[in-house]
Amino acid sequence: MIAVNQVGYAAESIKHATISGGKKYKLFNSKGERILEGEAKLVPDENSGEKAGLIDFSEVKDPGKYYFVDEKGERSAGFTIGKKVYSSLYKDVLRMFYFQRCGMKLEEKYAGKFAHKACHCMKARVLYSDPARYVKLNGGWHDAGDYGRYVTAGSVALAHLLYAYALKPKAFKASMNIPESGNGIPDILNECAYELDWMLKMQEKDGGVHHKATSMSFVDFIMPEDDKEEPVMTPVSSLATADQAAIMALAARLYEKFDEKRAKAYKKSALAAAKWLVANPGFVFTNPSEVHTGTYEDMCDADERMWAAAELYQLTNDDKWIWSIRQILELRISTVALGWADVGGLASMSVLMAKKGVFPVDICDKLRGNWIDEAERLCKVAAANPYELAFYPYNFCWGSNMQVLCNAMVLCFANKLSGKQEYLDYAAAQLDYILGRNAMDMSYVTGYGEKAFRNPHNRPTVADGIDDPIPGYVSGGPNYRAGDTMANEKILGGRPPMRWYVDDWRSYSTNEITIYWNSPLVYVLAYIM
Ligand code: 9MR
Ligand code: ZN
Repeated sequence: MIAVNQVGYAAESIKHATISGGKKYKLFNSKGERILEGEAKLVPDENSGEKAGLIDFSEVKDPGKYYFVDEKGERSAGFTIGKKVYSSLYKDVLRMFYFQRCGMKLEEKYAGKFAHKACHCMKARVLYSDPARYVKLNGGWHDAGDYGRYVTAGSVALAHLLYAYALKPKAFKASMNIPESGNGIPDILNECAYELDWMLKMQEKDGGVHHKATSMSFVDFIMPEDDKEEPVMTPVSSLATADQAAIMALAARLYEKFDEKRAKAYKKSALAAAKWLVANPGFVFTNPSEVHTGTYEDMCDADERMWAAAELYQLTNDDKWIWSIRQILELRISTVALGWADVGGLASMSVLMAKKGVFPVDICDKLRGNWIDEAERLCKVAAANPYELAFYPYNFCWGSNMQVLCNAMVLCFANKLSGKQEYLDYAAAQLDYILGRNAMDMSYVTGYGEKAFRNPHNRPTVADGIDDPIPGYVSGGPNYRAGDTMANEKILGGRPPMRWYVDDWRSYSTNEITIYWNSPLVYVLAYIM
């Protein structure tokens, strides 16, 4: 088998494929002309459980369509070499957030055949602090294949998108074909405002932010507008409040030039959250046991508080936030993590993207040092295996594709900090993995790649009666601790970690979709393109 990036390779970039089950390969163009042939050196690979080897075909630069054939005559997925190979993919990966919108009709004009009626417009009950009270809560993005709306998950997705925009504004010039397009505001800000405005409604007067709003249990596989269960707001948490402080402070800065009114509202929210954080210095989080939707449970809020401090310092110039960062740094939390639970990496990005002189030099040096160390580590791990994946077998956990993409984000930002080309090359290798250079021989983005996954655990996709999935969705990916019956049934006897995946809508632990699995891909594409 020869696994390739099924979407394609930029003409001038490094081009790698991975071969297994035999070492000889031939490369053909679309006319069937042989362009290249050779033999790879096979080495054992723990992640895929096979002997595999690297094929370097960087010398091939002519734009066009290609495919490989291995020594058994098996043909690889086709792929393109060209200039703008990722443009269409990028647009759909971005438009995923529009499709996740809750509380509004998705019109055919924007959603095509995936149009549907408005959903979840009912008020939410503040069940745990004020059970007689109902709050207007329409808006926001559905978190994932379920219809829950969660503040920590949403904040992290927003952070990936907004830091990408702050870093590479030019990558966000094109229209996303959403209802707000053409209003003079970059569409990425239009889309993010849809979530940010909803988050404002999750906040109490004292600044505390409810952790999530969902029904008591996951509903059946029905269209969102058919879900009539009453949403319930779970208790305020320090995790959600710190995330809110951070993302609202960042948004206040980014929206100022385009939308003063929103920027003001975001600033007010950030300051209120800050006040709550100061008044509540301890860890606060409970998921009432009768609420059976996603918990987004997290044991430690130090990283969330550090991210908040980094953004609040830029909003207020108040030295107490520098103190806070110093104190948290003593705790030796990860300062490179970019997922929903550990956000220390978002704090680092915030600090390291600020203008020189804003943060004390020693803090910058420390965070920068940690970041480069992590990038070096990732390159070493990737260089040691034929898929060039910066992973060990134990990394294939729930949402492993997010970790692959967060690693790519680390490498992209390390390239930004240092200019070192190797970081960018290995970031591209992580992207290759997502787009098909993996032992499943599968692209983990719907609609992109000859062998793209088709059956996400996503309620609208299952319920809409349309054969095709919505394009541009990222799958959670292989999870060798698979927790669902479907995966366990289909993978009886086990498999090597990189293949512990089934393209079945019932497999929620290997094949769901979420906003924060798409958002790191937006970041990586914005940077790499
Ligand atoms: O992405 C989350 C993953 O890291 C956890 O291991 C898993 C189990 O707690 O939960 C995942 O998040 C799910 C959330 O709880 C509810 N919406 C769907 C999310 C993706 O599966
Ligand atoms: Zn909804």
